[in-house]
Amino acid sequence: MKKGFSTLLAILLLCCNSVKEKEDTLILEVSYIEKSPNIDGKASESFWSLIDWNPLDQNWIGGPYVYDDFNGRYKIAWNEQGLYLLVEITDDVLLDKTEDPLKLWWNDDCLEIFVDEDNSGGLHQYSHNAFAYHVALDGNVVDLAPDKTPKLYNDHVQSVHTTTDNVTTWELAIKVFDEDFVKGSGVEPVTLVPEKKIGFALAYCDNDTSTERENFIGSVFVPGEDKNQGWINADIFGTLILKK
Ligand SMILES: [Ca+2]
Ligand SMILES: [Ca+2]
Ligand SMILES: [Ca+2]
Ligand SMILES: [Ca+2]
Repeated sequence: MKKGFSTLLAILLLCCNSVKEKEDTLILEVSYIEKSPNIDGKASESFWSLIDWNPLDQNWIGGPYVYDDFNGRYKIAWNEQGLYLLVEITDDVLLDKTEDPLKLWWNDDCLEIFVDEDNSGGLHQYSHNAFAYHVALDGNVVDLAPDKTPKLYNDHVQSVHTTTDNVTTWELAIKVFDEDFVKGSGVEPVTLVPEKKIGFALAYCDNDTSTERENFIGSVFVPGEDKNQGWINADIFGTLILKK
């Protein structure tokens, strides 16, 4: 009888586990900044020099690449108004071959910023459970909307980049919206608070001369064969913890 009860308990625990919130794999503690940076693609704000770099080095799609073809790293900060990124990308050729921002956006050089406001994990391809913002070289921000078509979210992510030789420095401000976001409804971004957890990953689509992107390099390790999961499944995102 006792054994039967413990077996039942074990089954119940297993069931609960399967619907549990996502596991926090890559945890990043994010520094607070009083004043939002001037988004000009230059790290002239003194706080940027005090924040550590994080690697952008997980090859999700494509063959091996050399340093001059791609190398990436990023810094991240927060305040009540949102998240701030400084991203340094070494890329030998900057490519923006498809002018229409809503067509084949993933095959041009672009940053991809994954944000899951409540760190819930789970599927988000056609919902706002999480966002996968593709930030193009021309500043357009694209994600798939709940109606399964690509839409611009240019008011969610502001970006400016500067390029010297083959190094491009991107500076970005990201407003964080929750899953109830409805485009055009005037809904406000979430006000961020200390100790909040946010699901987050960063990636870069590198294309130099090809029809399709040559590499897709992310900030988090994705287990298994198919590493291109971030645009569908927020379980693979890392976890930010906002510190003050
Ligand atoms: Ca700046
Ligand atoms: Ca390249
Ligand atoms: Ca979510
Ligand atoms: Ca490129």
